[in-house]
Amino acid sequence: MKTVLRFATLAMLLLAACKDKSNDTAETGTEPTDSVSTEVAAPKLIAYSVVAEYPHDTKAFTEGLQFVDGYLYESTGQYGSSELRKTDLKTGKVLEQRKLDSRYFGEGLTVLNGKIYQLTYKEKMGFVYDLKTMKQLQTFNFINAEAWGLTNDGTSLIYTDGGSKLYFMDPATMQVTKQVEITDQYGPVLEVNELEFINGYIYANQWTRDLILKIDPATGKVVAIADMRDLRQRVGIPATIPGDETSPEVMNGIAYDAAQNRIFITGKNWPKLLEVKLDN
Ligand SMILES: [Ca+2]
Repeated sequence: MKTVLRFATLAMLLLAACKDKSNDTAETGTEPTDSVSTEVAAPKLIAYSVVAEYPHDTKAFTEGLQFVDGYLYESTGQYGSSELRKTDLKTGKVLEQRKLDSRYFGEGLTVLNGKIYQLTYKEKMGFVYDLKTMKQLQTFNFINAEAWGLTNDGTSLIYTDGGSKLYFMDPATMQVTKQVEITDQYGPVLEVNELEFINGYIYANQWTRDLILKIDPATGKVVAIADMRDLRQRVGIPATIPGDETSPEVMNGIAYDAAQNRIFITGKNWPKLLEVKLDN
């Protein structure tokens, strides 16, 4: 579960960063150094701007998001309302959808080699669909008690389970081939959620924190962070209390349009999907 320590360290990081915006490297500040190596650099801060706004279905409890060939593919969660959706970017309209049985809670989603992969939360089950027809081709099991985010690097499926690891899975065998721990200057980074592989790095949401972490998939190191907490006001949803599960509208959902170099973000039940430009 959440730990006070994690929020404390995050708050210190952000506070330190806010104190010195002229320097794009966050200070380590007064963080105790007896338990961590001072050799580990703090993640850089990523400045960003919002380029465009699009509608997003407020019924969509976004758990997975990817942009492929002009369309958004989205996995939504919650028991009884989980779906796989193909949506139109400009209108936000759902063009096609596949409802999951009410025993499944949809989680991460990615598209690789003409197939859509969708995880489920605690059911240890994943679904594979044909990208064009969205017909279910097969199911698969995985080893983790929970499944959260999912992306791919063009070869492997890469997922998280609420802990601090990236799991690399071979789509041919559905076996985990490699595990990489996600770390920052304070140690393991927990609750890494929706993922997107962009130009050699994994960009990731972190549950309840309205952040994007830029992770080196080879080392697991968080090399940069975009603090997007101010977007809540822009999209018209209430401020969150970190760790408060009664406030579900957290930022979750990153998609990349490689053809036009566009990054889209949204959140659970957010009324908007935003195109953002990351200065990194
Ligand atoms: Ca994604």
